Amino acid sequence: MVTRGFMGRKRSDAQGRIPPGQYLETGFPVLSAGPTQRSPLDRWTFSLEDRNGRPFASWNWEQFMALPQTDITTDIHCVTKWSKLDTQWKGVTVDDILKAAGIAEPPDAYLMAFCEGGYTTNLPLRDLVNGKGMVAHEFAGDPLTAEHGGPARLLVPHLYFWKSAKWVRGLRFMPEDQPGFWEAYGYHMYGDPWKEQRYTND
Ligand SMILES: Nc1nc2c(c(=O)[nH]1)N[C@H]1C(S)=C(S)[C@@H](COP(=O)(O)O)O[C@H]1N2
Ligand SMILES: [Mo]
Repeated sequence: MVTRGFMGRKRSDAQGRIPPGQYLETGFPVLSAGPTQRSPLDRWTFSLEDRNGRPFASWNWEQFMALPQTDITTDIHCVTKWSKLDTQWKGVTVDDILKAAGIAEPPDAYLMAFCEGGYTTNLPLRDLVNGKGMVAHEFAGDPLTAEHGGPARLLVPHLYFWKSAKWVRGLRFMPEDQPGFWEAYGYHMYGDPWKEQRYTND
């Protein structure tokens, strides 16, 4: 994944980077459907599972931190209409997770991200690979706070931010696209902010 780095962008550079119906946010709002999850690092694991929930691989915190680490700077877009530019993250790309699990040929085209606390969200595999998705554990150079999904969250910045599952604990392959938590409540199955795919029929 390419790092664009911090360039001290001027506000005018925001033009063309805010999807339709979004506004520029300079703070970092916290949005959670339930309570903030706080799990101690010594009990944390991340698992990559097959469609039956059998793990291909599982890492504890120390093992996960030993995987290749990637820095990215990217814009994020929440369905509640805020967009935040040039957010800086560090984590492990899904490409590197698949590689570390020894998966050369992915078995299914869809994945369900699952989390501490029970939140889920569905994603096509193709939206997570080729540098498009990571499991992030640092924000702006600091460990990711619990409010924002620490110790680690999914980051899929080209889709609305509800796809970036906080407190993520694994990815499970699925043979077909099944709705996750918000998708079952009427949010769009895919969630492209540039196409304003907010709700089911958008
Ligand atoms: N586990 C979990 N992940 C989640 C959510 C949640 O409620 N639980 N909310 C989603 C939504 S709707 C958004 S907009 C972002 C908010 O992330 P933030 O609180 O870091 O801004 O997290 C997403 N990931
Ligand atoms: Mo959201």
